[in-house]
Amino acid sequence: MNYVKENLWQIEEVGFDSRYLGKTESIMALGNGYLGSRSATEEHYTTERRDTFVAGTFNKFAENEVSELPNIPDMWWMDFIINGEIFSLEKGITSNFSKRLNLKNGELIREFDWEFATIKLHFTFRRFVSKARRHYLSSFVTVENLTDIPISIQIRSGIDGQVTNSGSQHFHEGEKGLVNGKYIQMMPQTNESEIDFVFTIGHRLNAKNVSERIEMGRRQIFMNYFFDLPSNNSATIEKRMSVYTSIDNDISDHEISEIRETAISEMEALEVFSFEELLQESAEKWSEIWEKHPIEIETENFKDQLAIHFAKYHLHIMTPAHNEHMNIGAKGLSGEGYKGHTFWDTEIFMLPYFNFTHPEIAKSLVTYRYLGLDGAHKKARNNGYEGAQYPWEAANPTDGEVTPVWGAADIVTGQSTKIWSGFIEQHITSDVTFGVKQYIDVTGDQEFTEQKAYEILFDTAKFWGSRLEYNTEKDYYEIKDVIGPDEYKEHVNNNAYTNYTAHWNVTYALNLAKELKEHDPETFERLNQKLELDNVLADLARKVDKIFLPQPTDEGIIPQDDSYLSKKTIDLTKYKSKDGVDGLFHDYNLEQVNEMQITKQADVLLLLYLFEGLFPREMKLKNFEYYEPKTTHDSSLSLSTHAILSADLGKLDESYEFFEKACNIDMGEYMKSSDDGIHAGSLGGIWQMIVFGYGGVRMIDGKLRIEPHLPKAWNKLTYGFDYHGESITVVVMKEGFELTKEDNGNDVVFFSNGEAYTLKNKLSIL
Ligand code: IFM
Repeated sequence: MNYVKENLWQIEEVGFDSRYLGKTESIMALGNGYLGSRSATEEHYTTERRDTFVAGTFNKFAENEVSELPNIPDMWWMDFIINGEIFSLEKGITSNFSKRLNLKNGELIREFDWEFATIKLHFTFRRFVSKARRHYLSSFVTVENLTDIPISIQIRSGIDGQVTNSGSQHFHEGEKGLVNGKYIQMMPQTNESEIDFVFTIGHRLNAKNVSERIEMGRRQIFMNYFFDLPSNNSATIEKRMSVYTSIDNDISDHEISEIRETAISEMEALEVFSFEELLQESAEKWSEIWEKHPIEIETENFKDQLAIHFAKYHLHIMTPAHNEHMNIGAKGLSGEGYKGHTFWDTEIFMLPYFNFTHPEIAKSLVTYRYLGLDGAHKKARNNGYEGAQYPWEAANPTDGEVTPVWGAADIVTGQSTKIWSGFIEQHITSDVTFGVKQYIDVTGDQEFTEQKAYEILFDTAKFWGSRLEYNTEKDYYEIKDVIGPDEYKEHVNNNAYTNYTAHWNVTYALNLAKELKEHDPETFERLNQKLELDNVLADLARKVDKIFLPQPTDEGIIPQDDSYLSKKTIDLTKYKSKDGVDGLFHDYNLEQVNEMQITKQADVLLLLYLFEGLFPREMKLKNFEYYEPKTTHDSSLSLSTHAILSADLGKLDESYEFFEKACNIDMGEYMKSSDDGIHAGSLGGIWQMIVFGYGGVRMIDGKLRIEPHLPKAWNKLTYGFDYHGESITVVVMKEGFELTKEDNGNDVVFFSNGEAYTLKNKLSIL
């Protein structure tokens, strides 16, 4: 990738290499939260992954598959047949190639010169997905004849429904045809969830003596345009596209004929606007995002600033803020990886960004979990538990568990590896509670707290109550046979992260019950009726002090689980320095890795970071030094936690190394990193490293703490956040920090290095 120091808003690929299409398709993906699209080229390549997804449109292709986001028919597609030759960058000579994404306005530009036999053309492709009109997307192509002879051009452009999810075709073909002699439409339906889609396209050509012809093929409808491009002349084609579905919540009539009409009316209404005007309208929506709590880093390392623009851009194009029945996929809407499913990545890695900067979006994300209570009940019941057990992977909120059962090949047995996470990676339940608790603490949203949050907090505690197992010999309650955040340890007992967070979940529910009984008995009684809280709470009160919390060894190390510390260690240098992940699995299978002290991602260290008030500094330091060398960081969720924890521990140089590596997960030079899609959690991690790590913000026991510490490479950091409806800006300098907020709101109380402060309007702490 190429990054230009003067441009803090652009990522660029210079020079074309079809082996690495996946990288830019993902990291230059376009979207608006309603839909997301990889930036696959207009023309086809065998190495491409041509995916576009509409959030929440899950479908199960076959009975034995789990539901996934279907890859919708491709509308970006255009073939250029030049002097009878199909244009491809794999032929002829390409020069001055640049593909670049403007993060500020969401415009993608690709341009180059292409020579083949007597042909020499300059191509410019521009496109955007509108941030202002969720259904609308558009591309604009200019072809310039650089020779002194005319060149014959045929353009084939339309809707291609032959795309699949790596072979799984999710759609019945449906009707297709020309409307009003001008627009082409295709109306496929998902085969199981029966969601209707309406795709509409209109073309505008600026060329002389064009003849045109419509064509249809199997699952395809397209226009053919033929014209001669005179020497030193140019022609343009604008493609105007829209997608609607029968689950859209911004249209009232979901009859297919009505949706078709809505789409056509929109196209007609937009005829008066140019590509440029519609792009500008979209850019204005983007500015609202950039104007809200901008982060500015004063540093020579301009990529740090670019990284936060990159992260925020992607966080917004992947988040379905328009619909609380939808959530963020672990790959956003930028790839087939993880099937569009939602993981704990949302609550622990992405939600904090929204909690602190866009509370209305955060509310939608936590509401999704409230709507998911039925799915969580289903999962608990199926496993013989009570209360709400959240699914490891979630699609529609009420679906319950959707984790696939079989995964990658085992290099020793040659069989598929079983994915146990859907069965035994259970910390997700307290992670959801953690996210919800952070949402209410940061926003002070009383209505959500009373109507929804309390129920989640109690119902998850109820699950843990039924999940705990009594160990008669040791006289404690334990949690056996789980996977913790470190997914390289399967079927372990008493994973520290799982036990501590379950204990926290239960304790929190007990304290809340006490408080409600005293101050809001009506609310308590309502929930008591619904969840039979009296019995549940009595049971939890009996168990809570006997929940086993793994204690530090004499050396101060908290055992990751009952058996971790007795396992053998190996030298991990070779695997830690590799570009890609999974190098370890070229040498060992999961069963073998299970028997070694190798940690995939922050586990005990994540606990120390999230529950920082619980553990003394010295203990954190010892555990950091013990676990980090054993961690391969094979999950993209790992580095940001290490960066923040090491910053907390004053290891700022080390922290900054983690920071830079974390920023490079997608943006860096490793060209295969993002083939399956962007790493959504790591992007939330970039914001957390800056605001929580270096900006020092944290919620501890419901209280706001701000203790910044800048890395050496930064002279100044400016960031902002919302807190209980107040908008706060923090400027961190080497010598201290300064906070401001409008002085007509409420005072904000926070603490810093053990001192309590009240921010009225402006405060300097030097
Ligand atoms: O949720 C993560 C998990 O922690 C590690 N494997 C990938 C998942 C999705 O990002």
